[in-house]
Amino acid sequence: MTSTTTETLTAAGLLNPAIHAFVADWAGHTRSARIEVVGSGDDGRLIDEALEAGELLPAGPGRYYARSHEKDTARSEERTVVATSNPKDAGVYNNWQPAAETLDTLRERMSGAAEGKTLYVVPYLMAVPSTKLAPYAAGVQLTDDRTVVLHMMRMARVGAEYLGEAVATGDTDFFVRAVHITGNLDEMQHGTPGDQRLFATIADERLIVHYGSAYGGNAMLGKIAHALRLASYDGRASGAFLAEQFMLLGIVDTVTGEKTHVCGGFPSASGKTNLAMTLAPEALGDRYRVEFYGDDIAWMWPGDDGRLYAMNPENGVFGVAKDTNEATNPAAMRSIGPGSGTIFTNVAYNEITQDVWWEGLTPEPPTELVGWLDWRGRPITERQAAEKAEPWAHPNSRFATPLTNVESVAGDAADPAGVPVDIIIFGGRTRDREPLVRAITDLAEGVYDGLTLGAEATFAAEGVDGQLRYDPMSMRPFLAYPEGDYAEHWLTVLGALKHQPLFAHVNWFQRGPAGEYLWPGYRENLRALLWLADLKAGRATGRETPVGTVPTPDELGLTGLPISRSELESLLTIDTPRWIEEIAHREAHLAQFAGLPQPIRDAHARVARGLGL
Ligand code: SAT
Ligand code: MN
Repeated sequence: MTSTTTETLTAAGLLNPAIHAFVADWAGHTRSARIEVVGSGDDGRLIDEALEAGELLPAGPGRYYARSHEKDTARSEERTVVATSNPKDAGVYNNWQPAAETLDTLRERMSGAAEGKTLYVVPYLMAVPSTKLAPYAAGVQLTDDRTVVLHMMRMARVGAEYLGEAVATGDTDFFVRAVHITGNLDEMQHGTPGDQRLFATIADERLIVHYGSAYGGNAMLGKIAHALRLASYDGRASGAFLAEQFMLLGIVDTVTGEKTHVCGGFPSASGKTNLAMTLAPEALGDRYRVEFYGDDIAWMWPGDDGRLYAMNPENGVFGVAKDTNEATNPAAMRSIGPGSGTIFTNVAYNEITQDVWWEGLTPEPPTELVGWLDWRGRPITERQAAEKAEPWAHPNSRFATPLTNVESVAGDAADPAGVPVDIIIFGGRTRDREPLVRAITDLAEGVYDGLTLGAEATFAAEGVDGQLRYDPMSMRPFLAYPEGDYAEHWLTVLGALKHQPLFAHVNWFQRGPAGEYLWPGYRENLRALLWLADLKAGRATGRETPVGTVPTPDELGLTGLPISRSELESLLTIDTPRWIEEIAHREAHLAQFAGLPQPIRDAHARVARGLGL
């Protein structure tokens, strides 16, 4: 350990010898030129340095623009593994690998990989400070990329002060060791058999090592790798909590004062961020207010009062830019406005006006083309005829903005006690079969519904038309241990509660005979959630079906919504023949999972029998 490493860490308040050993090991191994400890107070300086270095470009006052390497635009599920030293940890979706070999491979590839660069030391907390789960939330990320540091500062609580007293006195394992090295992206051999990228969560060592990307979920290790993948593993190992890719919102009835908390999972591209930030429908806006807690991750645990509690471990929003606009998500638009400190990645950028644009921001792209560059940095004016139809922004272009910019954030979003969860919803994009909403009161049937969550395959490459791509609990890319154990853990945590949350499945995407959407979506989606709150409170009774309780047409509050009786009936109908087909697919899906708890098998059998099978 060089004396400068020790001195730098000590001066920054990182006194724990385990942190020193961790930093010294990786700084030495990657041969970084220097280390720098950062905290949120360094944001302004780092932004200036990044602008100076050309890593960021100004996007109008107080907003910034980053362009990624062309091949480094999304998470890479095939290159992501969960490693442990116990082969029994292998599941269907977690890409299990032996820990020792995985770490050897990574260390070999990362030897000297930060040569000449600064290695930033990013102490962070993926939790509301002082919450009961804070012990699972402390981490120290090392990264060789300043833009990644700036993203972490928007998405997490960053600074030595967030690690609490353990920073000096804690044991050696109080923090997650997270190492991110970008490497030479031109030499990664993306998508070939020689692909060098490897993103590993070595779960039983609470060690995360990601090599070969500077993109969001591959590089901000607090978010996906720690707060989802590792936290789900820790949650089960401790028996203490669940970590899920869920949004979390509150609905306030301003007349009665009742507050209902809803969390839930949706596979990607099903509108989780829009829902979490939704406004009440125009016609109901005087009465109901929706409060934002989180759009991507929820940690949940049983409270002392026998209810389920939840919090959002993140401190920001890393949203998909595409189709975000004043109509689909006005709260998001205001959270990324001038002065917000937002960092945009891979949207289109005008190098003269410093404006940004993405598909769906406005119905048509800007008419004045001068100065506009597509996400690759190529002038739009120089596009050949064959390229004219290509999008200006990358479909996975993003914005990163801190939670404090979200005007609808709940007053108690940072309450260490969390908030009680009343309703857990699952929703995918399905053109038929799934009604607008169906409620499930039985715990095993609710968990079963989450395990059989899926969205329609949209491209041929993703699957067979009309068949779902299953995404259990919307956790498929983040599951850290076998699916049967995962189901068991859900049943155990929720089974111990005195007050069960209500489960429900929602679908905003049902189509009519001509392919038209039957439900207007967006703000109107709140009506389905309000019905669930009514059902939970006994103000509605609904109609029983083999797959849950659906609203009667009269119970679904439709004030101010022009929708025909026949459309409404289609939206609330259970299409038995289609459900019978689905049961066969579910059977094959569930058969993959070893050790699926009997209550889940029984729930499946009950639903199948109810459908006449
Ligand atoms: O793509 S990311 O992992 O950065 C974000 C997400 O999937 O939620
Ligand atoms: Mn997500």
